[in-house]
Amino acid sequence: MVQRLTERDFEFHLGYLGRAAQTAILADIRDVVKQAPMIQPMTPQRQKMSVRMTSAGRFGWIADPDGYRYDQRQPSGKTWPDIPRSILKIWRAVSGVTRDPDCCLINFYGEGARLGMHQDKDEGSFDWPVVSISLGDEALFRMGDVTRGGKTSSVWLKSGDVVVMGGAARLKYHGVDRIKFGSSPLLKKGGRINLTLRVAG
Ligand code: MD3
Ligand code: FE
Repeated sequence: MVQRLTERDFEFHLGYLGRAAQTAILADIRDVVKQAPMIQPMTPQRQKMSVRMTSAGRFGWIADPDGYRYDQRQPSGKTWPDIPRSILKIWRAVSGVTRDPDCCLINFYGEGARLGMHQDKDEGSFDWPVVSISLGDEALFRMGDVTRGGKTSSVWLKSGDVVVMGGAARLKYHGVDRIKFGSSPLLKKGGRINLTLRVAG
């Protein structure tokens, strides 16, 4: 259960990862992507998402014409690769919980990609925190309320920033309005990677 997040519902660890740690994680993500290629999911509304996605862990997050869900298998039928130790280490340090995550969702934002306002509600329980790790280009992250259309506030997330969402924030609407393509030297061809660590069950 969420322990450290009972007082504050979200915690920003700005600049948590230095350049060497970011580069090491990036190499581990490249290994994951070799075993679980990124796809540009089609929503149940048959809209192609602009963000490319894959996962690591016991479960991966899937969007397809059947809906949104966590699945133990990739579209190819294979299981997902393990969550790299370099990434698990961050969850263990900041999540405030002793259970490890089931899923590391990997989002890639190329030029012009965005993520509309949504709630994360495909998990079996909302009592666990979500840990987000940003790598590469800066992103304008918007956080709203538990209902759609409420007041929102925005923050630029930069490479190496880690955010922990729990408590009431866990069910708030949020999204990424845009990225500043080419603003970070981490990814040679530009773009942004966001990792979210979750308990799916
Ligand atoms: C607030 N990703 O994958 S990370 C997502 O930057 C997602 O790619 C965004 O929203 C991204 O679902 C935002 C920060 C984040 C992650 C999960 C949350 C904020 C959250 C869950 C509940 C509330
Ligand atoms: Fe989300």
